[in-house]
Amino acid sequence: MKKKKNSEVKQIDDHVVDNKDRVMTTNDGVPVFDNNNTLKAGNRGPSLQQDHIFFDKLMHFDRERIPERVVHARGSGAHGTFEATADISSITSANFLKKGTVTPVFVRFSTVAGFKGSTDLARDVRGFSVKFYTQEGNYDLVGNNIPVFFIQDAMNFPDVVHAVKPEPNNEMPQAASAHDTFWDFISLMPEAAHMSIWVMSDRAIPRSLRMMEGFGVHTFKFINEAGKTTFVKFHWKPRLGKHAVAWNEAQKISGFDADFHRRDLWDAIENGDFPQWDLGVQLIPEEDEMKFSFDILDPTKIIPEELVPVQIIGTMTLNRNPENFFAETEQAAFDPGRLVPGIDFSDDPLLQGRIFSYMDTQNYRLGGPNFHELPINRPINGKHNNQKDGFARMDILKGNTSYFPNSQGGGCPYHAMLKGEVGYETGKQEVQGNKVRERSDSFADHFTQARLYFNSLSPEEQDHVINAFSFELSKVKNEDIRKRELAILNQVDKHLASSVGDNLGLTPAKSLDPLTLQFARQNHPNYPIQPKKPEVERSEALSMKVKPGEGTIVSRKVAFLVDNGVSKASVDKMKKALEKEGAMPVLISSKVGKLTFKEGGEAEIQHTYLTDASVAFDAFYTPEGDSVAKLAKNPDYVQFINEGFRHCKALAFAKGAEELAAKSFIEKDAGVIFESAGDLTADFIEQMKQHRIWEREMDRKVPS
Ligand code: HDD
Repeated sequence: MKKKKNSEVKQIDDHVVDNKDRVMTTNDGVPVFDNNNTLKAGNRGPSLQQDHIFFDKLMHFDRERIPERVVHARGSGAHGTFEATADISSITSANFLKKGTVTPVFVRFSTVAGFKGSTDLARDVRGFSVKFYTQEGNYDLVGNNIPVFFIQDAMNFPDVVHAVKPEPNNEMPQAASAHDTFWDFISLMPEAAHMSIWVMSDRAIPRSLRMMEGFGVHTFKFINEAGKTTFVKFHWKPRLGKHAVAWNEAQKISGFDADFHRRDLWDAIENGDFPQWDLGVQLIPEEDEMKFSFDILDPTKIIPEELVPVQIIGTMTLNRNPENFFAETEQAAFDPGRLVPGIDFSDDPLLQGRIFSYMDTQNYRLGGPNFHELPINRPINGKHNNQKDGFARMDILKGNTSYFPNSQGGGCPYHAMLKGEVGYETGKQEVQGNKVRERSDSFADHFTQARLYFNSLSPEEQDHVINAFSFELSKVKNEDIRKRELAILNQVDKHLASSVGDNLGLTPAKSLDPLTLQFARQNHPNYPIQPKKPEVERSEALSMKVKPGEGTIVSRKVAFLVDNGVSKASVDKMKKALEKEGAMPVLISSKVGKLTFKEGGEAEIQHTYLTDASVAFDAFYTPEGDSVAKLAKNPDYVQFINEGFRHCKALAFAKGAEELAAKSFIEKDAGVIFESAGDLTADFIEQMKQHRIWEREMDRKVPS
C-alpha cells in the first residue's frame, strides 16, 4: 500500500528496520556465522561460558515482555489523520482545530478487563484513545465507546477495576464481568447504575471497532484566545453507523476468532476501506454550567443531544496499519493529562484523578521517564527542555547547560511568555472552599439518566439488556448480591427489574438494600435525595436501531455458500450487486484450493465450512448450481444458515437453491429472500442495510 508521508509517518519510518537481504548480526552489528549451534567443547560436549553471541540472543529474549496495561491491556491500533472542518476559532485557540488543518493521529481501541491475549468479543467497555500529533505538541483524547463511567471519583478506580478483573484467589473469570466480585461492587454503588445498563446493552459487544461511537466522557473546557472558557463534551460518530453483534454470537466468535475486531480493523485498512469518524462537540457556555437538572462535572451523566446538539468539527480517517505491534501499539502511551493550548480540564473529580495515573503507569510500564522519546510517542514539533538522563535516554542534548535560567546557553530553551509566543495556559478560574473529602449532592441522582438510557432503547434492545443482566446475575453465586442489584434495577425501571427478576426467580425489592443505602450515605448523608425533573425522558441518539431508509452495507462480509459445480452466473450476479454497494462477498466451500464452476472455470477458495463460522458474517447467499445437492448433505452448511437465521441476519437463496432453506429451520420470513419471490439482489441489499431483522428474534428462535 502506498504510504502517505506525513511528519508522524516520517518520524516512525526513520526507525523502521528492514532485514531484507541483510546478513544477521548480533545487537552490536557483528555478523553471525551460525545461528543454529551454541559453542560447545566437542560437538557432543558441554556449552562454553564464552558464547557471547548466544548470551546476547537469550538476554534479549528473556526480557522481551513488559508489564501489560493494568486496564485496557487488550488493544489494536492504527495510524491516520484528522482534518478540522469547521470554524470554531471563537471558542478555542487549539491550533489543530483550525478549519482545514490536517493532523496525524494514532488510535488505539481496547477492551478494559481482559488480559492482553483475551478475546476481542468480551462484554466490556471499549477504549477509544486518540493521539493527535499537533504542531503545538501531542494531545490525547482518551475516551471510551460508552459516554458515562461507573464511578464519580477517581479514588474508587482501583476498586472498580479490582472488582471486575479476575478474582484474586483463582484468577477467574477472564475478560468477563459475570462474577460475584463485580456485581458485589456495582450493587453497593448506586452511582454505577447508569453505566451498568450501557455495559449490559449491545454497546458492549460491537460488530466492529469501526462501527462504534467514541466519547471523551468527561466535560472538558475549550479556551479561546481571549481566555474565555466554554465547556465541551467530545463525540466520535462512525461513518459506518453503530452496530453490535448478538450475545450468543459474541460468545461463539470468541471461540472461532478471538482476534475478530483486531482482524476486522487490520483487513479494512489493508483493503483500503479506511474507517472514518466525525468529531462532534457539545458546547456549553461557561455561564450555563449550573443550568441542567444534572451536574456537568459528574462523569455518570450525559448531556442529551436534544439539550445541546452535537456539532461536527472534523473527520478522522484511519489509513495505515502499524509496521510493528509492539513498537507502536503496545508502546503507545496515552494520557488524558496531555493537553494542548486551547483545551483544559474541568473539575470532574474522575478526570482530575486520571491526570496522575496515566503518567505514573507509563513510567512503570515503559521502564522510566524517557518513554516520550519512543517513536510512537514523540511530538512531531520536537521537544526542548532541560530534562536529562534516565533509563534509555535517546536524545543527545547539545551544549553544557541543562538548567533555566541560564546565560551560557543563550537563555535557551526559553519559555513562551518571554517572546510573546503561544504556550500552554491554564484557563483562569476562581476557586474557593474548604479542603474536604466530600461529594456534592448535585451528584446524588443515580437513576434518572439510567432510566433515560433504558427508555431510549427499542424493545429489542431493551430485551438484550434484560437478557444480559439475567446472564450476568445468574452467574453470580451469592443470592444477596443478585437481590441487591435487582433492587437497584427496580429504581431504574420496573419492567427491567421484574423481567430480570423473573429470570432469576426473584421478586425485586421496592427500595434499595440497606447495605447499598449505607454506602450511598457515606457520600450523601441525606441519601436518597429528591432528583430534579429531567429535561428529556427519551433521546433518539442513544438507540442503535437503524432508522428506515438509513444504513449502509459498506465493508459488510457476505458468505457465499458454495461447493463444486456452483453456477458462476448465479455467483457473479450477486457479487456484482454487492460490490457496487461496497460489501465484501466471501466464497465458502468444503475445502481450500480450487473451486470448479458449473459453466467451467475455477475460483480460489480461502474459506471453508471447517475454518469459518457463520457468526463471522453479516449475511448469507446460497447460489444455484450442482452445488445445491452437495450442500443439502452438508451439516456444516445447514448449521451456517440456521445460525445466520437465529442471529437475525439476511439470507438469500437463488432460485435453484430455495429448497435448501427447508433443510434447516428456515421458513418464508422477514429477511429471508427467495429469488422466485422478487428482486433477489435489491431485496437482499435492502434487508442488509437494517443490520439485523430484529422482528425475527422475538419469537422465532431456532436451535443452532
Ligand atoms: Fe483509564 C488506560 C479510558 C478512567 C487509569 N483508560 C485507559 C485507556 C483508555 C482509558 C481508553 C487505554 C489507553 C490505551 O489505549 O493505551 N479511563 C478511560 C476513561 C475513563 C478512565 C474513558 C473515565 C472516563 N482511568 C480512569 C481513571 C483512572 C484511570 C479514573 C485512574 C485514576 N486508565 C488508567 C491507567 C491506564 C488507563 C491505569 C492503564 C494503561 C494506561 O493507563 O496507559 O492509568
